[in-house]
Amino acid sequence: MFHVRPRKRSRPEEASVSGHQQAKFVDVRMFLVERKMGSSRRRFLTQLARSKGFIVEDILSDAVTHVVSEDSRASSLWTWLKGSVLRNLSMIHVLDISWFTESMREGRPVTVETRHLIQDALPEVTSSTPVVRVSQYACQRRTTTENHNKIFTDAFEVMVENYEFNEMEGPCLAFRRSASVLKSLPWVVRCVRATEDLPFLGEHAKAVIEDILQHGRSFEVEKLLSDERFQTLKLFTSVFGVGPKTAEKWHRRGLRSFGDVLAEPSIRLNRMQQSGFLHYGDISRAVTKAEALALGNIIDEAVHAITPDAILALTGGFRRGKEFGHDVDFIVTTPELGKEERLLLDIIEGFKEQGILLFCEYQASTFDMSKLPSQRFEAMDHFAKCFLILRLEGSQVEGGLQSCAGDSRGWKAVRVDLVSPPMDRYAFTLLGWTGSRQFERDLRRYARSERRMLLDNHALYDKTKKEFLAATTEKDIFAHLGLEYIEPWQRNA
Ligand code: DCT
Ligand code: MG
Repeated sequence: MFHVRPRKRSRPEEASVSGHQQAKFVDVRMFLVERKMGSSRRRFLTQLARSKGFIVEDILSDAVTHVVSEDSRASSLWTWLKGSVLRNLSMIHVLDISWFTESMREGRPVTVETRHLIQDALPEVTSSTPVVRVSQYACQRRTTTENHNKIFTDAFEVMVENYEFNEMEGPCLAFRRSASVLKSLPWVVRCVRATEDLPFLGEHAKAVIEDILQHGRSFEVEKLLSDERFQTLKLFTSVFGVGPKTAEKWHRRGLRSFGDVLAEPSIRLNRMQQSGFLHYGDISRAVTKAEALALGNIIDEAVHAITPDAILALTGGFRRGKEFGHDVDFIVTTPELGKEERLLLDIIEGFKEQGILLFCEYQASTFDMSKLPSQRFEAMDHFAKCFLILRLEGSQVEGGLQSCAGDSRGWKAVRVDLVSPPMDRYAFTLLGWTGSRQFERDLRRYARSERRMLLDNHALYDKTKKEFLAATTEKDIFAHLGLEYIEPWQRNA
């Protein structure tokens, strides 16, 4: 188990072991815990480390940066540490012997990783560690794509979906918010008590966490996943153009599979749903970042062939740094106000001529500044937009298409959304379409509740001053709201 072997006594560097050693790594001051290790082994390891230029302190003090222990019972070690002279325990690495072994092998202190840590069972509730308040607003949290609590948030997202299917808004919102809070944590939830001070984590969410901590899974979530109705609704809503209402209707009529739906003569699929079924194999698979970039190039060419000064921006999940998405979202506009009105139609015409337009639903602009501010948030903004399915050639994708086994078509159908706001609305649209949806919800909630302002994809209105606040960049909008700027890749709430 322990890989470091004593060196032959005759080596010259060991001659200095008991005398003054040349310290090579002055930022690391180790302390080896004698308990469990035993005094002779501790002496040996101390000498070994010193011979390699490590500083090993004989006495535990605030000078120590790395505590190494062979005692695997975290609770007794932590109890002992908390009762010690240390005042800055939260600044010290408490490590198991693997960190020491690896460092000796490498001849330098290796970077501390989570697997080396001996974690305190209750790190957040000790009186010596300052409690970091987690904001109730996602727009005041920084949430990258790195989710340390995926095991819990995946479970919560199943709960959310189920409540959506059952139109239970309260619990749906509670689990959505809880999932979003957990996604923002830079640490792993290891016990229910660690979630005590977190906003929105109610009894139900905690019960799910408890189940997962104890059994590795939640029985409530497992039950849902194997529930026939849940499975069918999930299947139906995975089709482009089929929402929860339609899915529910089909389920109530006894339909359980795509075959059932397609064979039912009384069902008339709309154009979107027809395309959804036609291209299901492709568009139900995730779009990769490489595919999104390839589409960016294609659209960039199409747009600039029409207007050389056009502006094109990638938004949605890919702008937030995600590796995969269900579609690719872009904003297109022109500096000249009003000229954007025709832009989408011309782009669509170009795609048609290239033979890559597999589906298009175009919605003309209904944007009217004089009808703002809108008191209640509407699901969609009023700008011209289109929902497309485009044919993407594998040869245009760096590294080629991630094709299914046995699939040698050389192209893939991909969902693309384009929105075209007037240039003076650009910053609001960019902020709104970058998402995530939860980040947007909380931006609006924050604006309303904390600032008496109304925010949507069109504008920001100050109810106190009774005026619209202008913005040319996202930073302007955060500044108007009195919020610290959050980068797009920190908005994965
Ligand atoms: N959006 C919006 N109004 C809507 C729908 C979406 O303002 N009615 C915004 C919020 C996120 C952004 O547009 C893109 O939406 P999606 O593509 O659904 O989300 P995504 O974050 O890009 O996720 P995915 O990676 O699955 O595409
Ligand atoms: Mg998207």
